[in-house]
Amino acid sequence: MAFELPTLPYAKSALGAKGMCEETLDLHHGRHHQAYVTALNGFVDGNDALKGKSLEDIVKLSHNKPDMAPVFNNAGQHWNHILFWQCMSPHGGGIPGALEKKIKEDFGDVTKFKDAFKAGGVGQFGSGWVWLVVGSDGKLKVTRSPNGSNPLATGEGKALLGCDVWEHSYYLDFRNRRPDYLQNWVDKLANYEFAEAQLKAA
Ligand code: MN3
Repeated sequence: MAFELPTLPYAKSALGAKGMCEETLDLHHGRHHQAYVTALNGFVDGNDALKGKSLEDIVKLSHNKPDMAPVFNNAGQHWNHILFWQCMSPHGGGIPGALEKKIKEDFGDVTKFKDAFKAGGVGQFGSGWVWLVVGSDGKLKVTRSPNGSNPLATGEGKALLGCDVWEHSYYLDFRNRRPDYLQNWVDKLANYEFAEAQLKAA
């Protein structure tokens, strides 16, 4: 079955008060994410080795294979964006107790976590992603990845939160100010309830 664009878990106008306007979501979900899905389906159609494989399998099997880079880029971006929409909420910003306790254990305090996440996103030169992951050692850490890569591909851990730092994610709302986008994202948009559920399921 062909891969499909998931429905957003909120209205396109729902994040406006949190710093991500309807036009951003309209273009980002309806055009950018859709383009990755369309391209990925085209690659799967033309390659019997990919038919019937899950998205996760395609991400892993195409990682670090130069001849499969276009497949990886689009499969990775489909996986990343499915997660990204869930990582934001119209009620975002509040950190539930169990996750807050874990953040304090592994980062020292919430501000240090937010600073690390922001630095990860600012430090990603060009397009990419910043992640909060739980590693195989059970510790939370911040990682970053270029373009369509992600912690599923690299094996760096299970993603609890992922933030898109491609310019298409913030240029309408924050112009060139990626640090302001990231600060707003961790303060107001991030769905920490989702992150805590991901952590509990890890
Ligand atoms: Mn994007």
